[in-house]
Amino acid sequence: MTTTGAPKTTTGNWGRWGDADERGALNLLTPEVVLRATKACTTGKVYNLGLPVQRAGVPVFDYRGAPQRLTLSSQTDEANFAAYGAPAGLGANEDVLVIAAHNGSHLDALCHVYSDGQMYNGYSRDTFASQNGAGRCGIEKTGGFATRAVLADLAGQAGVECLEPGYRISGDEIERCLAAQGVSVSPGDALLVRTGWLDLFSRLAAEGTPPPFAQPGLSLSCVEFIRDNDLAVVGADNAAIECIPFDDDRFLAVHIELLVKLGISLVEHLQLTPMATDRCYSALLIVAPMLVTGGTGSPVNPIAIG
Ligand code: UVW
Repeated sequence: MTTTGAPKTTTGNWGRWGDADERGALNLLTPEVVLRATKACTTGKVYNLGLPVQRAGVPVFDYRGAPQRLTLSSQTDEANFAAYGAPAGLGANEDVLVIAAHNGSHLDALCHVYSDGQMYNGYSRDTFASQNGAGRCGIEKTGGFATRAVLADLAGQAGVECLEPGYRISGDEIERCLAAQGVSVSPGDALLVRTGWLDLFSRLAAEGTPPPFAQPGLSLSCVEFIRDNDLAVVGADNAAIECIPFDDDRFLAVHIELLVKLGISLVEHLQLTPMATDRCYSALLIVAPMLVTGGTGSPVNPIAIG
């Protein structure tokens, strides 16, 4: 089956930015929206939202494997550099990185998930091939972006280290959390949701206790809030934005609604605690994925500027 057109749905964004669109809700980020986002900066403090890239102490799904930083050259290779005219004591240390795109802090491309055989905008799953990757909606089509981030610190509002593993966050809870923090969202914003998951994970890892499989995250009831406010991006400190086990017992239920139907970019495993600690609930967010041609996603270290 090859579906290249863009069927309209009553709830989705398919066709909204044209039948050939591959950027989804990032189309909302006009120069005016980006300039408005820069007004969110009040302290100038820079937050690195990415996790360190290392083999241990970070979340890793077994089938993806731990990231590998492998040394390509070091002082033991000085003889090789001598061949290029380097004198003794001069050399270059270099790495090769082997990283599963969806393990640590990462941005999902719109090709990442398909449902009923279709990706965002109605592109067939058949547009993705093993050797060339995504023919449509690869991460190089997502590209880098900047917008205003609004942080909903749900764990902080609940006064807990982490919401209960498996807890399903509702849209009403997000609204109440933002109201309690004194912030509201505008079209094109990125919603960042702090569940406390990475804090729990880090503590358990330090104690040598395996983390639970279940994670707190967004339920399907958040989709309406995100769609009605025309948000462009959703990020969270958990593995998949959504709660695990999945809402409605449907595999990737929230991904299907946000990524596939609405074309909303998802950023996962974000370190949001430093922003929450500073009560920095509104910031300029800059996300720059590697432009991997045909890639399903990219490791990222998003920068928020308070
Ligand atoms: C899945 O949930 C399958 O992947 P990701 O965490 O990258 O969204």
